[in-house]
Amino acid sequence: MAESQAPAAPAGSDGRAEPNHGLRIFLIWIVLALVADLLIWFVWYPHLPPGRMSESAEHQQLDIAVLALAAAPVMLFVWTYFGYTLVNWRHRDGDDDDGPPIFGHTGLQATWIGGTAVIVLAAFVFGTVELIVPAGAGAGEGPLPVWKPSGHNLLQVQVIGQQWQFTYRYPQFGGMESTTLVLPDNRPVEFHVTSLDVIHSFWAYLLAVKADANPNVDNVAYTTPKHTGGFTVRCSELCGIWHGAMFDSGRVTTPTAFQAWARATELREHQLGVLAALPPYALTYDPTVVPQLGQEVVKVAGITGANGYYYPPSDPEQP
Ligand SMILES: [Cu+2]
Repeated sequence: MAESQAPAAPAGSDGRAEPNHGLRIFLIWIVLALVADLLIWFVWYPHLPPGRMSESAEHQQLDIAVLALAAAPVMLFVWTYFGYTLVNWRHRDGDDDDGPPIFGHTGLQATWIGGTAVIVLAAFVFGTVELIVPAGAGAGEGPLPVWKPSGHNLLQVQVIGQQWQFTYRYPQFGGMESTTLVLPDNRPVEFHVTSLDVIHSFWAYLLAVKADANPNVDNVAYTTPKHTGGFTVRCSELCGIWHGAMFDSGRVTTPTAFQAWARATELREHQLGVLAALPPYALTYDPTVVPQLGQEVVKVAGITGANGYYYPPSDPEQP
């Protein structure tokens, strides 16, 4: 290369003038990117998990869609450039020359740094806003939440993790307990998630709520159910041998149906003496002091229990 010093003429090996590769790549890329983003927004986005059952679920869908909108053109640019290069600048017979050395390209460098900075900073701002401002991210925020929903019609629900079942306590309904999570439509819910033994994680996937349940910690999470229907709650923190069996189902009902259910449950537990037997509502419970928490409901629900723990009747091994 050093001896031959081929002139860097803007001509191909066949003598024809070089086409404007940059413009070609740009045109191919812009069409692909536009098609991809339209498909993402109109076809993919409405069907993305976790669905639209709650406000935080809607926002999680939006977040994934926006990130995909930003990521697809970047990915397609890399693929387009790669494909174009393979087709146009691949090795040809008899061509043993190196390519021309390139030392810097101010325009390209500025575009690269500017473009990536804009994408990263925009993702940072959007992510932060989505995490804090609109509806809470549905995640556990600890005992002192950064974000709280506006309005004062909050429904408080305490989620108590225990090997290996969740119970739900409703302090606004006499502190009654339920093994089924029932929530009203269109009312902000304030979850207080805690545990009696080891670390569990309350994960109502369709509601887009996920919060760790730690002993002696009050972990607060918010969401607002938007559609009625059933959902599943799973423990998403390996918590012992029956971790895999630690799930239950819940439902979002109309506000009227919720009131009827909550009042009836409260009354039933009052009549059965469950409310009197339960410890007073607190943000956390010391299991050595409150070993009977949940036992009363276990009795009422007819689930066989062991020392305040829960073992579904279907479990093959009972202690
Ligand atoms: Cu668990």
